[in-house]
Amino acid sequence: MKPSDHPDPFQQARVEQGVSEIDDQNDPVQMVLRLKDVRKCAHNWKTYSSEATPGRIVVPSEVNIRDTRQIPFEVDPPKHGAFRELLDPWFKRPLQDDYRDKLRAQISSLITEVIQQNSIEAIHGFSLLLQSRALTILMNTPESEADTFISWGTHVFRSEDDPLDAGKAQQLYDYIDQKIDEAETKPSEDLFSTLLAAEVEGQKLTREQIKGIIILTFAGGRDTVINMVTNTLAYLADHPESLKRLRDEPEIRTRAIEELIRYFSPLTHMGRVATEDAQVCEHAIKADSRISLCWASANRDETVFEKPNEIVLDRKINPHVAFGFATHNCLGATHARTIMQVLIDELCEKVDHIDFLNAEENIEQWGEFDRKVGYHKLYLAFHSA
Ligand code: EMZ
Repeated sequence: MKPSDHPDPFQQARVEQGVSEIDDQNDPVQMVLRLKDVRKCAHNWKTYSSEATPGRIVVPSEVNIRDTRQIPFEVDPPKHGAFRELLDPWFKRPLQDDYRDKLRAQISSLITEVIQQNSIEAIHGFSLLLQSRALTILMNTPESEADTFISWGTHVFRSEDDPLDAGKAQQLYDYIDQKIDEAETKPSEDLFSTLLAAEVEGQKLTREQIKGIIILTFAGGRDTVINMVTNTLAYLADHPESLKRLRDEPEIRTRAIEELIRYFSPLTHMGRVATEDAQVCEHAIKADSRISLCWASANRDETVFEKPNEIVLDRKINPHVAFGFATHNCLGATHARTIMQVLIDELCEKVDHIDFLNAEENIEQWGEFDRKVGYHKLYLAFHSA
């Protein structure tokens, strides 16, 4: 085992049972572990609904810390499609040159900064800064807003000693309310103003709907992107030959990014609520009970991926589900992929190697499964190319 390895805790249960039950605040969840079943259930939104009580499809459940429905994440078709139609163009902006240029400027100056330091703690000294600054481009707000986002820490609903921190969530809700007020009196080109002016199926969005979209924009790509960036740095520090290979063979970078996303699967799983009695792998799923689509397990499925526990930088066939699958595939995926592309390009250009100094792992606990999702602390030293 190398320090940057992420072992697969689900292997035995996936091979032997395909499904495993965990408790979550007295609302149990049957985790679906095989890729084929995960895809089938994700596709079948009529039986496995996302439109339950707000917060219930998230594991751990957020029903006790929020009432606002996140949109389009907690809405089923056909309404879901109408919201996607509105939001997709905005969330595809990362494909535009000026968006990438802004991102490149941010990431390039961040790397220049960390090279000048003897060592850094990568989460607070790099990934959180990168995610927060990049979010200002996605929202089309001034970059100075990033300081507020940074002050919230790595998860908008979690704090160090509380996995469901209602007080912290309130900070975000207050911020969003204030921003909507501002946009009402002084419209700009940002996401708040754009949503205030928008219509879905011929109707203006309600304030509650706007909040639902914005909360998702803040929460959905927060710890996931931060872990993805941090885990990538740890991997490249631990595998200098991979950084060299990426530098020498730019043509493999796109595949390498998908492979890193598969391997790290920053979002372990996402829930659904059964609308009727059903079955997965011969296990009964009762109406109104919860399942989770375990992307992290599906992405190590040995019946699909050769050498599933290895990072094969130029892996050719890679049908991973790290961004979900079917109807609810990740709205922020283009932004996340663009961040990874720019990050890898800039690291190849500016950094010769990274020293892995010290780390404290972040292990999630799901029933019998302990899954490394990233780090609480990661100390690195960057050396200029
Ligand atoms: C929800 C979720 C969305 C949830 C794609 O994931 O991300 C979680 O981090 C949030 O806590 O509310 O937005």
